[in-house]
Formats: sequence, C-alpha cells, structure tokens
Amino acid sequence: MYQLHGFSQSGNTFKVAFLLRALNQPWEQKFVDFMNGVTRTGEWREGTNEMGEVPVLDDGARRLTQSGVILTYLAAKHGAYGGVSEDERLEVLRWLLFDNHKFTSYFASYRFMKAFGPSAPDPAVMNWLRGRLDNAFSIVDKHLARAPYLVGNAPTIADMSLSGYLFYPVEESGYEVAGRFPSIAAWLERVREIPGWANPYEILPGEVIAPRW
Ligand SMILES: N[C@@H](CCC(=O)N[C@@H](CS)C(=O)NCC(=O)O)C(=O)O
Repeated sequence: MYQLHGFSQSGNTFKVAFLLRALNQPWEQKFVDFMNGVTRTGEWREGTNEMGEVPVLDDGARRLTQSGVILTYLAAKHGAYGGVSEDERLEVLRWLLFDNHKFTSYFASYRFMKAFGPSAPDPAVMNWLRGRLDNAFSIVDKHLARAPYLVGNAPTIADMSLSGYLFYPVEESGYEVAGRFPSIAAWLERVREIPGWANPYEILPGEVIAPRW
C-alpha cells in the first residue's frame, strides 16, 4: 500500500492524495508534524527528505518526493491522468513546472504567512507576492477561458496540481478567486467533479488551525 507523508494544511500533499483517490489506490497517511518543525530537524532530513519538504510518497522500497514527480510517476504507472499523447504529456509537464515555480509556490507562501506564520506578515512582502500571484492567476484564467481543463479535453495531473491549494477556505489566504478569475472559478467546479475529489481537511491528517493573521 502507498504511504503518503504529509499534513492537512499542505495542498502539495492534497494533490497526491487526490490523485491516489482518483486512481482508486489504497494509501496510508503518515502524519508529519510540520507546524511543530519536524521537517526542519536534521533527523527528518537525513531519514526522510533532504529537501525538508512534504509530500513524500513511499511505494514499497521506492521513496519519491516533489509533488510533480509523484504525480507524474503515479499517472504513468496507473495509465491515467497523464495526458493521452507525447504532446499532451509535455504540455502537462509544462504546467507542472509553471505551477511549482509561479502558481502554487507564490500562493502557498502567501497563504502560509497570512494564516500560519509565527508573526504578522510584513505588508511589503505580501504586496510583492500579491503582484506575482495576480500575474500567475491571470495567465491561468486566460488559458481556462478557452479550454475546460489545462491540457486537452479531459482532466490531468496538471489540473490536480494547480488546483491543489484552491479548495482551502478563502479566509486562510485572503486571496479572492471567485470574483476576480471567473474561468478559474468555473474550472474549480469541474475539478470538484473528478472522482476522488474531497475536502483536504477531510482526507488528510492533522488538526484544522484557525487563520492567525
Ligand atoms: N515543489 C514542492 C514543494 C513542497 C513544499 O514546499 N512543501 C511544503 C509543505 S506544503 C514544505 O514542506 N515546505 C518546507 C519548506 O519550504 O521549508 C512540491 O511540489 O512537492
């Protein structure tokens, strides 16, 4: 059985959980106490992931990290959600890279500082991040105005990756999507229809934490 190391606030962990459920694969939760600094310890980094990040997926003796790698691995192994041609697979990879560099990464940082940071977020940092976010979200919104999914006419891991953080309560990020990016909002409704979708807080381990700032 797959083992997925992560925690409930982690949209990157949710991306993998969503795909495992969509593929109908049994998996076991391995709670990582991220909020109390476990991934910063030398022991965890040496024993689990030198990059100090979740998600981590164990498939028997094989250990994988980086959600984009894990999604690509599972899609290829189970023959679903990876794109139906070489062109589509490359297009999926293109969106995964964009997501990891500019979409999820800025959004997750913004939300973390707003909801879970140890001290009140610095307005200058938040303003800068918001500008980067507005740019990335506008690009995705424009793309989705012309297509039902990010790649081709059916859902892929690109959709699971980019949407991974967008099912958490808006109060956590304070970043409105529904009113400002209508094509993203409509796409999120389609993503919710993919078999296996669930509320991240209902399928991942760890307590829900009220936004701090
Ligand atoms: N690109 C990585 C990002 C993973 C990531 O940033 N995970 C967060 C938790 S959701 C983390 O462990 N952050 C630790 C850190 O940035 O030091 C992925 O997609 O797996």
